[in-house]
Amino acid sequence: MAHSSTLPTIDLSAFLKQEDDEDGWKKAMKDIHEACSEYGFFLAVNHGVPLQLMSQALQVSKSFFDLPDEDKLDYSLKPAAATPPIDGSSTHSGSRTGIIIESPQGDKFEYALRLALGASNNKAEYVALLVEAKLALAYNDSQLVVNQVLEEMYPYFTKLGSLVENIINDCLGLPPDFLKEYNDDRSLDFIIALHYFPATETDNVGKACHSDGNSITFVFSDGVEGLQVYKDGEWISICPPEGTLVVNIGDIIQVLSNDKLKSAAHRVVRQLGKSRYSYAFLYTIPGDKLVEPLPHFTVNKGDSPKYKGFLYKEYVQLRVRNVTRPQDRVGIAHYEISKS
Ligand SMILES: O=C(O)CCC(=O)C(=O)O
Repeated sequence: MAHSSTLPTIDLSAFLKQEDDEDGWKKAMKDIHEACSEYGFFLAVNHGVPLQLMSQALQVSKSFFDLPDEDKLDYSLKPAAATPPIDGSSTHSGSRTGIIIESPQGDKFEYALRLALGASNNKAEYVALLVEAKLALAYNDSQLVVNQVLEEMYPYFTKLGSLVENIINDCLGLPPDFLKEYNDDRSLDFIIALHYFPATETDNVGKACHSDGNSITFVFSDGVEGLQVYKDGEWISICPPEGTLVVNIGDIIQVLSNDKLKSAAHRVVRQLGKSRYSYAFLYTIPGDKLVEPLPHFTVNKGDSPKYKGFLYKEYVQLRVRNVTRPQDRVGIAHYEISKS
């Protein structure tokens, strides 16, 4: 049983307009700090991503996902295409691509990745919707309409990621631009278009309960409910109005802040008789960054670190392995330092 949304809605316009709006700015900072400590989630309006582009993106992904499977498979990477590995360290070729129908954890959705991930298995396939010249991915020309929309949208999300990261930097009282300097490479960010199939009488799992392994995530959807956030033993249903973004803190910020900010568990529940379409933009950090509680929240305050340090790419690899080894599922608790 889930309760309906009580997530705070935060107006980001004070951060985006030219003229000074100190009151608006202070209020938004305070609200974001509270929301990220309490829920790990907030809703954002006046966020700078054009609403018309968001709505167009949903239309094109719906048209894409409505195609028959055989046609969608034509959109997959050509076999010889080089597929970037998840840690961005080098390229390798020959990964299978296609469309996810069902993963071993019971997730049932289709997704299309801006970057093709270098991991797959017999049950998990995916399609690369976007291409960056530097990744040298081959793709089918007829995908261009989807690509164009995503490519147009992408820089807005990169900018927003940097803005929200900066707000979080200041909420946490870190030195100016600390997180910006730490997170200085955008090559692992990606955008995914998702399609959740209607639920059946016996199965409504869309995306199983998880927290996000990255830094900050932005989601928007077509108004069909399904996203739920776990808080204080209850699931809260999030169904924001059109044009509103769901913003959530990922595991990296939770670890860096030594749990000052929260990477909340969430899931997607499929609805009877209804498909659901959404997009998620994942703002990440470079693969070779050491992730550990910052001294500002440990030694400088006399607090113990709650996590062991790790490289981001190692964590991502463990999470990718979750797909093939769900029995050994790894989340951020893997790095927790036990209290005893
Ligand atoms: O589709 C959604 O609303 C959320 C997707 C999600 O939870 C994720 O990508 O981590």
